[in-house]
Amino acid sequence: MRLMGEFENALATGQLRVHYQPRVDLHLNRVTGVEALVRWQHPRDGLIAPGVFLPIIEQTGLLPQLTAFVIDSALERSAQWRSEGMDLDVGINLAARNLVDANLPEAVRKAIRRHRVPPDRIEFEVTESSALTDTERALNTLLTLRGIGASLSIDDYGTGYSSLDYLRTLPVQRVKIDRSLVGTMTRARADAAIVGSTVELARLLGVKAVAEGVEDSATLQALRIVGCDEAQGFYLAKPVSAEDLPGVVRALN
Ligand code: G
Ligand code: G
Ligand code: MN
Ligand code: NA
Repeated sequence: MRLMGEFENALATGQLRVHYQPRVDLHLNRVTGVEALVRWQHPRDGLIAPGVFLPIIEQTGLLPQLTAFVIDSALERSAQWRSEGMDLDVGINLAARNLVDANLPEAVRKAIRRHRVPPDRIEFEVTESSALTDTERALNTLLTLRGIGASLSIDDYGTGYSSLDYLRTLPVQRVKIDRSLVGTMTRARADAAIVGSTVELARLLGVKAVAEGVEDSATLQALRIVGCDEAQGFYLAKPVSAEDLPGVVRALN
């Protein structure tokens, strides 16, 4: 495919951008973190979403370079925001193939050294299925990232088939409840029950519950009632450029 051949050049010429979506702590009522989300600003095709180009990039073998770029960008911004008085956790998404890449931890250490970011400000988001691909190697990578001091989140929780088991066996600090459950919780009794019981389970396990895809005030209210710890979604804030992020955070806080 055409995009495949263009990606290496895109990396080299700065066509990749990282946007950031704020995450709100529902107890403190302020933004305590952001999720880094990569975009490709293509000279002809415009802004291409990661859902479109990531599967292609995975086939080219360039995923480690893309991930190193996202990590370095996110930590550079994180250090910059901190110097401006904004202390934000920064979440970085990892794909299944990242978890079997023996060089990933060194890329993380390198970015930490370069930008002097406190490691405990970094979170890695992994899906249950990505941890399933080569469980032993994946678990090893996750433990190494924990050893560096980063925290781990299960992303898209509730869409896999062994959710409960993974929450028990992976060394995670957060569970991010998938927007397919959150988005319908004010309309579908079953989804509200699943979100509520996941929040409760997270509490019992000592991990934070994060709701993704909050699109209206009724959903936010429902999440507060069940005691959800953190929330993210278009109703609170959309992903924005690094330049726009501080203004968005100030407006929310
Ligand atoms: O931003 P958007 O909704 O288009 O993101 C689509 C998907 O791409 C999400 O599942 C998100 O986790 C994933 N994604 C975004 N940025 C990255 C990244 O830097 N690395 C990986 N592996 N996935 C990403
Ligand atoms: O899979 P992951 O959770 O990493 O996906 C994050 C993606 O979800 C981001 O690309 C972001 O654009 C998208 N997203 C964030 N908030 C909302 C929301 O409120 N509604 C919808 N439909 N998508 C959202
Ligand atoms: Mn995510
Ligand atoms: Na998700």
